[in-house]
Amino acid sequence: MSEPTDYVPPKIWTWNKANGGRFANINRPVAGATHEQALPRGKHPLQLYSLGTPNGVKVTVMLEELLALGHSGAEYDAWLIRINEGQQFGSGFVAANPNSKIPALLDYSQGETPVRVFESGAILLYLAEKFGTLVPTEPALRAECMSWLFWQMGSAPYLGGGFGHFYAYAPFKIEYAIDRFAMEVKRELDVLNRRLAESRFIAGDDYTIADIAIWPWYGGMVKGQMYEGGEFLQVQEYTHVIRWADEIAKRPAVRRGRMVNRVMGPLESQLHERHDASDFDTQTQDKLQAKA
Ligand SMILES: N[C@@H](CCC(=O)N[C@@H](CS)C(=O)NCC(=O)O)C(=O)O
Repeated sequence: MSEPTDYVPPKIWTWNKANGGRFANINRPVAGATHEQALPRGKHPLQLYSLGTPNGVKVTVMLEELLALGHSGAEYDAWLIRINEGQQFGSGFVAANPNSKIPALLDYSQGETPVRVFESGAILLYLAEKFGTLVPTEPALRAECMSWLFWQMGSAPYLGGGFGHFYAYAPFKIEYAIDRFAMEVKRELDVLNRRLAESRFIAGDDYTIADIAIWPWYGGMVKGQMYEGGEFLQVQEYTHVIRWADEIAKRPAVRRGRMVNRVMGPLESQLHERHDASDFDTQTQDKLQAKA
């Protein structure tokens, strides 16, 4: 194993602002707002402040699934938070999520003082309970669903913050770190593969918030869409995860949800803000740029 030799941790850690990492310009060792910036508010009770990353996509897929099920109360405005420009540190966003990370949801359906919800898993559960769907009520099935939902919240940081960071974003390659997280991500993929060998969906026969939480991360990984790490991790081995990921990708609500707040990829797949169901037909970037 190649060993970096020139770093010895000092007695006290200090903040090296120019550490060269991909997100060095937004990472800080302190919390709180950096500037005053109120959040915009649209016409619907549900206001989402997000970005089309795997954590953001969980919530837009959930909202589109609720609408597809006929829950008109799930109509929402989705506002774009550009995290690479530090918009998550504006005072309005920090009031919605003191942790300064997308996604954050404000629910005005009970009055002018909104319910705030942050952490994508908490948002999925909040919406599932609010609308009484996509989470089982029978205790054993509910426990299975909750277990996988919380599994995702605990596991994905090894995939994103661990493997993705050191394999794709770190300013230089560290064999020890890549090795550690590649091993863990392969183990996680094997956990899912074994589960999906015995079950159509993650929590059983029905599609639930556990699938919605896990799909953007691990479904993306096995389809080779994350960190250009598919070959490195030999993701084609996880055939049951691929079968499941393909089935979910075909759902109309998933196809819509993954477009919302997306700022990368083909222009026709990018709907930067969503305020109305018709926006999918009229407000994608290809159409907006053609009009401009
Ligand atoms: N555990 C959180 C993680 C959210 C998260 O990491 N969001 C990222 C984008 S995917 C973010 O906003 N990063 C901005 C920052 O770290 O400053 C959740 O699931 O909601």
